[in-house]
Amino acid sequence: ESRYNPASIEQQWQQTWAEQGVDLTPEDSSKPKYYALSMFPYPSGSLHMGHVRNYTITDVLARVRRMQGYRVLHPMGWDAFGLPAENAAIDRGIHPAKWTEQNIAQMRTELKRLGLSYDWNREVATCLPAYYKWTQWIFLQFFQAGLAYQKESAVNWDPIDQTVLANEQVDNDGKSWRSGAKVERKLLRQWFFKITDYAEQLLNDLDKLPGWPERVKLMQANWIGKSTGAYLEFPIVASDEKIAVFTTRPDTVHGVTYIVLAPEHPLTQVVTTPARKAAVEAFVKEIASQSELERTAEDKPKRGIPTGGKAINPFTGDEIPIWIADYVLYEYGTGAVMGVPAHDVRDFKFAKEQGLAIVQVIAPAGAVEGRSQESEGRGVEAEGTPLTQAYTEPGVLINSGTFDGLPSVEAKTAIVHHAEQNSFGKARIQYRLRDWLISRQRYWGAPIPIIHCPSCGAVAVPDADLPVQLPENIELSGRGASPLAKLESWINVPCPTCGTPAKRETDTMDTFIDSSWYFLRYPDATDDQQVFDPAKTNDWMPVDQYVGGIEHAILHLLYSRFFTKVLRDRGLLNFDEPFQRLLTQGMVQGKTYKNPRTGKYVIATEIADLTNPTDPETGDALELVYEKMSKSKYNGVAPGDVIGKYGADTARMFILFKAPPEKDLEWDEADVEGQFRFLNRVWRLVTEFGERSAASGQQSNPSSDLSKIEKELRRSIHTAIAAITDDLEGEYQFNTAVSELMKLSNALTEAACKDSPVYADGIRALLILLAPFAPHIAEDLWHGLGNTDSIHTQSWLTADPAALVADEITLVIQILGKTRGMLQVPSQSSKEDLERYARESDVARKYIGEKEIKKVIVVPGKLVNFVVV
Ligand code: ANZ
Ligand code: ZN
Repeated sequence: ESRYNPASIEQQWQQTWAEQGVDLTPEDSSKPKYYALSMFPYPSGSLHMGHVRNYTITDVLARVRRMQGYRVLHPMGWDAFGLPAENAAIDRGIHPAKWTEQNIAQMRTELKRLGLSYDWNREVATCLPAYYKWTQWIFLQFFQAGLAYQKESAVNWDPIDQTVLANEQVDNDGKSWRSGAKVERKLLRQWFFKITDYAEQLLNDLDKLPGWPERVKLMQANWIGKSTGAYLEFPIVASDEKIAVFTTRPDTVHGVTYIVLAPEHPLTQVVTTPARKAAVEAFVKEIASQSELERTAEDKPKRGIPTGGKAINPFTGDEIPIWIADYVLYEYGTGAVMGVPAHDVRDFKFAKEQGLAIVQVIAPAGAVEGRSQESEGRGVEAEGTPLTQAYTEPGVLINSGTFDGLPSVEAKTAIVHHAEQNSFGKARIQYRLRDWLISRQRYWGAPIPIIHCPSCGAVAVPDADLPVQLPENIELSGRGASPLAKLESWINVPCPTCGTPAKRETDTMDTFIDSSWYFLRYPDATDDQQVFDPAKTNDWMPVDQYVGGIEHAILHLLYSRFFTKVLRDRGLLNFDEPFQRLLTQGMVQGKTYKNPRTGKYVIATEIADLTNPTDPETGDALELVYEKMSKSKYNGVAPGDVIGKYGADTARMFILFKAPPEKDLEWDEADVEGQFRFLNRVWRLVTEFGERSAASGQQSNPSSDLSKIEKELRRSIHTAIAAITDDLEGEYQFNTAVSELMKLSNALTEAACKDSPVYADGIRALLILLAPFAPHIAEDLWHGLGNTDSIHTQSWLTADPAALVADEITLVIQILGKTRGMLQVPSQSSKEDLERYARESDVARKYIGEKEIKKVIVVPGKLVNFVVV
């Protein structure tokens, strides 16, 4: 008898499948399509368990759908541009292209060891000219549509190394990763994509995505951040200029007691009085060095100073002071706000701190009615009961002139209408979403295909000249101007339009651009004539199931949706949304030993006694917790090690079994072994059957008379088929599907009809149902039974509803609510029959005897309870 040896069979079948091309994408358009996609990885060097989990989930779905008769597209590629490659070049002198290529080779080998059914003929890598040629072409589509433009914007500037830093290169204290210098903000002219033009569609179309987690849709909606309100204009005293504010509460306009400008607001210069000039300039300079996060942190006191200037509230005619403060952001709304301390929490705090007036203009509905009878609608304040906190609820207007008495919801419309009539304001919808800054002053990215001409301005590189290739000979030191900006020979080119000497754009594109369209390329991955054949991409898209990490819930998914809509509007695509269904898999967590006092993590191998772990350095008792696997926590498990020890099939089975796909998963060696033992049991079960059985080739005939035992086994088989099929739809319960496989295997092990054709059916069903989960062992055992075609080309099984119905059920018999015995009865019995069976049973005779039956309670399918006296 042979032993289960995963190492040899897995390698052998991977090779055979590759030779036979079983995973290639069929072109057979008579079948329905299914596009299964995992988020493609960054080629960091090696796979981690998060990858394994992600790709296993998608692979199971791809394999099942193939067996269910779909033509399946299941591709893989590499998100291969980005900073780590450049850092490797700076640190170790290896060229980014080389470093990336080596990592891809390594990770591709690891992926192949997992038995993932990818169509490798469609592999893409975003750093290859054959791919980024089309990234550049898409950039030019945006440019031609007026969706790519240049604007001054702040970058992180390292004053010592004289270089721009990515956000990742700035630590939490605002210092450079390399030089340690305090990072400054510097204005540069940079490229933006006008995603704000699509804000409304990106928000509304979330409704077209019932197959996405609610949580992700909410995160996207919050990111887009739609606010409905108004622009209102406040004239500046002794000036022709006006300050426009954006407010969501025009109903509170009579309660405005001051105006605040963002420190960067250009009107700061106009409103500041000579006496305040020095103080204002110092304050502006100080705020300029702070990040947006620092400025808007909830817990921090708001800082601001008066400019000396005044504005007029057009509704009341009152003069109010103009301030500048850190909490007002220049980029949002108009960069100016009207301060209403009585009704806004932040303004209330600020007014209290700075001694500004507080005027209540909204009162709770009940309070107003009561008061207006005795005191003629005078404000709460006037009555000498000042607010102790901001009143932010809706209510009724007070202290608001002719608007008094209006409910605040109606007042919003009335006040905006009044402002529009008198041309000092208008209704306005505002989004928090800002245009996408896509310029990077880095080498390892797709060059922006623009040439700057002194007379023509920014000119698109003609299509025929694409790709604008990255020059290979480049000096990367992490210091000085951005790498491409130093290459005179590369920069200087004639203008494509007029021929005068011009200069190439030296910024490269944000790598999020590369990943915003890769899923459109797979349907036509090798096309060198066009970005993709629209017929092919429209045929395969949208992706039926997208699987990836929650860390991409906002940007990657939003940008991909944006690209899809723009390319649709350019006539290239005929659908609105790229990803029909989305699954965000949970984290893989490892066992971690943590010193609760010092917060340090300890390596398991350095702990003397794992049952009573203590810190070898300090002697503190260690805490055992599960946390996301990471190097710094010494809790990682390398996929290669697990595959080496147990095989890929066990690794896959464990990951699917241990937790539902969206939940976090705790890595547990004992459970890995449990799955390994299960596969060994399957191995023995099937090989024993194969060796013993002349019946292995037989097929049962369900219409023929089956014995009771055979019927029971057949029911187990079809229960497993129904349950597993169901688990692979809707919510995807891979964990319960694996449990069902175990149940079926147990039923077969225990079956007393091992020579019956039903048993042979059961063995075959077990293998077919197992195939998507543990593809190698299923294939090997399948061939061991004499089959010559691949198990992965077999049809999925359909449950026979008739087989699911049990012939008999177990009826519980109770006397006065106490269980006294059981009885096998026909499953289709009526209530009356059940009572009769129970009355006539030995149990009833024994426990009731001569006693009088007062009442009988029958629960169909379950029990009969006798109430006796
Ligand atoms: C007056 C007011 C009264 C406001 C009140 C709120 C409550 P959302 O919902 O996020 O759009 N605001 C406007 N522009 C701002 C900026 N650039 N920086 C900081 N705050 C700004 O928030 C809109 C509200 O945030 C606006 O409505 C404004 O304060 C403030 F009882 O105006 B409100
Ligand atoms: Zn020109």
